[in-house]
Order: sequence, then structure tokens, then C-alpha cells
Amino acid sequence: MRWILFFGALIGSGICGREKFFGDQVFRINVRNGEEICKLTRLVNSDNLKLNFWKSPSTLGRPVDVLVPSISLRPVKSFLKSQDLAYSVTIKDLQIYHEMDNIATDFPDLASRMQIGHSFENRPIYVLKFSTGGGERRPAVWLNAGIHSREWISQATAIWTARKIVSDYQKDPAVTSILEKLDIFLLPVANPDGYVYTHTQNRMWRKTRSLYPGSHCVGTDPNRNWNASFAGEGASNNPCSEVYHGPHANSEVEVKSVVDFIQKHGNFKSFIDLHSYSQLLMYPYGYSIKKAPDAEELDDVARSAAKALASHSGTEYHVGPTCTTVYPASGSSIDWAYDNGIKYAFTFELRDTGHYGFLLPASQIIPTAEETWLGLKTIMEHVRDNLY
Ligand code: BHK
Ligand code: ZN
Repeated sequence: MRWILFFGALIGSGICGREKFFGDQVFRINVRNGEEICKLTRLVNSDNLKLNFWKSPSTLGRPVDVLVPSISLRPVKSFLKSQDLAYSVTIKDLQIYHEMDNIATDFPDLASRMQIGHSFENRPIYVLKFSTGGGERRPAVWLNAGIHSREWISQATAIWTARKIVSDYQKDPAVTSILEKLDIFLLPVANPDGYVYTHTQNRMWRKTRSLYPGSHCVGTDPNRNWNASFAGEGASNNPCSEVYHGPHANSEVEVKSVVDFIQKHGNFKSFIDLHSYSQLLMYPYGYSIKKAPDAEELDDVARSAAKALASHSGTEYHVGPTCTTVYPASGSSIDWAYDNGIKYAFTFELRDTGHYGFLLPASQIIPTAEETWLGLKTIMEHVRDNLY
């Protein structure tokens, strides 16, 4: 009965305000008989441990997989031990930052993790750099994800893509040849404060978590904060709005960190932003209905990418300039990139078309990442063959 005390102690340690979803683990528990299933149902029924059973205790002989939040690790381990239940840790750390670390450690000649800045709430902003050499300022591609925190398929697709790049290098000739000409910089969590907030407080949070004098409303839309027709059409000057552009261009340190890095580097040829949902592949402009000088080429590239994407499992994407494909939107990342000489600027709106929306089930993460990869690869091959 000692474990009950442990559970009680947790309430005091404040699950409500917890920020420590970083470090969550997945346990596989081996159930050997009916008695053990009974013991396990006590875990299933414990509300305050916040366990998420991926595979529930049921048939004999089938292991149980359970996601354990970091704060519940100690009590769960001690319960399993006290009940003599055998388990193994199948996922050591769900945290995206740790997966970035693992990739950099596993492939030190190809991948490295760099910190490009910190968020408003002081979380590090990490980028994975994939490079086969060729000097500091090789032509480069920027892959951006998670700028809107609730669009979880974006961050998930990005981290899957990171693993894909390192595993396919020197196996897939397209990846190998892309990396012979280009460096790839991948930012999986462009809005870390928002991302944590969607796990701890409000799953539907979109903006940053900054607060400025004169308002009680938190958050700026980081896809209205870039210096491209800043504060123009399709952005709001109301801090309480979901599309608040912020007090000035680059006011969000998350945006400024990327801008500074890209400008200092000076040789980016492509900027690709991953959002969800709607199944769209868009290019500039969002701030105006004026036609981008390279619209024809960008449209061709986007159509080829959408076709490659659809070849995986038939997912259909619409292609077009942002302004006329969704709505006018000023201060967006890809318009800034394009106006600053980064021609191959695209935004993906990933799955789905609204059935699940932002709550896309986990079972669709890998299919989405796989099909998106075919689109990304098509764009990067075009960049590789059309350096300017
Ligand atoms: C995409 C690219 C450039 C400007 C706007 C958009 C649409 C995007 C947005 O920023 O409002 C839609 C969205 O978040 C849902 O992912
Ligand atoms: Zn978005």
C-alpha cells in the first residue's frame, strides 16, 4: 500500500502546472497471467498519474505499452517493482530535443545540433545541420516546423524527416546528391514556448507566449511577425487576436533568431515552412495578390512536389500562391524569405482537410511524414539542379 502514498504525494507536487513533459518515457510491461492483469488495472484506474495506455492490459501474453509522464516515472517504477511486474523502457525520452541529440550523436560526420537562440521563456532553440562539407556557406535549405504550436503534425514530421535524412544518406541517390551540393538546416520546434503550452495548458494554442506592456493578452502570431509588408493585410494590431502581428517586425525572439541566423549565413536558396492542416502547397505572396516574379517556376515545382507526395498514398494537395489559395496574410516567413532573395520559398499545410484537423491521430504521423518527404525531396532536387 506504500505506493498509494506515492500517488498522494504527486498531487502536492502539482501536476496541473507541470512543465516537465520533457523526459516522458514509454514502458512495455510484460503481463504473464490474469493476476498480473488485475494488478495493472490499478495503474489504469489511477487518474493522477496521467498515464496514457497505448496498448491496454487485455489478452494474456500480450505486452502492455504505456506512456509515462516524467513526473510519474518514480511512482510507476516503484509500483511495478512492488507488484513484481516485469517491464522494460522502450522509449527512453519522447522529447524532440533528445531525438535531435541522438541523431547528431549517431551520425557525427553528417549531423550536428546548434543553438540559434532562445525563446521568450528562455528555452533553447535548436537546429539540426546536415552537411557533407564544402565550407561554411554552402548553398542551403531551411526547413522550418512548429511555428504554430498546435499544428503538432508539423513538429512530428520534421523530426521524422531528420531521421530519414541521416538514414538515407548514401543509400538513396537523391539524398546523397542533394547533400553533395546543399546543406540542410532543420528547425523542428520554431515556437518552443507555445509547444510546451499546448502540452500543459491549452492544446489549441497557436501563438508565441510573449507579453507586452499595455495588454493583458499573451502571444504574437509568429507567422505575421516577419519583416515582409509587416502589419499589412491579414494581420491584426489587437494583441488578443490569433493573428496579432506583434509590436514591431521581428519582435518575437523566436523569429529574430531565425532571421539573424539566415542573414549571417547569407547563402540560403530555399525556405520551407511546415504547417497544418488543409493539404496545401503554397508559395509567395501572402501579403498581396501581386504575382511573384518566379511564380511560374514555383508553381511548376510545387505541382511536381504535390504529385510526388500523392504517389505515396493518394493524398491530394492544392497548389497556389498563399494570398489567393487561403487568404491574405502579411508578415509571413516565406514572404520574408522570398523578398530577401531566397527564391524557393514554400509553405506546406499538412494533413488532413479537417476531419481531425489539429488533432490528427498518432497513427497518421508516419504516413504523413513519409508522403511529405517525397514532396520535400522533389523541391530539394529542383534546388540542387537550379542553383543561382
Ligand atoms: C501560410 C503561409 C503564409 C501566410 C499564411 C499562411 C497560412 C497559415 C497562417 O499563417 O495563417 C495558415 C495556418 O497557420 C494554418 O496552418
Ligand atoms: Zn500554421
